[in-house]
Amino acid sequence: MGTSNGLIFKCFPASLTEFEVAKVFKNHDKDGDGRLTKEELKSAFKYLGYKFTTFRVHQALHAADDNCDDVISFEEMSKLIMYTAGS
Ligand SMILES: [Ca+2]
Ligand SMILES: [Ca+2]
Repeated sequence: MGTSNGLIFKCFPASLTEFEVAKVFKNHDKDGDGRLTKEELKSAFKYLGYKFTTFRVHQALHAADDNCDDVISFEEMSKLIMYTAGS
């Protein structure tokens, strides 16, 4: 991941554990398909206290979406948050 991705996710709390990430992920996966769409991701960010604009969510989704299927899997989500927390 490049520097720009790091900037987008810099604001995540470093204290989020993988368990908490899983909980947030599950709570916001409204249709229960194990993937977060842009809208689901947006509400997850909102829950975490980040009022991302739709554009910002789009950027975040794009940066985290490793396999480019336009949705965020749990692996992609935890990678995205761990990347931030670990740096
Ligand atoms: Ca979903
Ligand atoms: Ca994906």
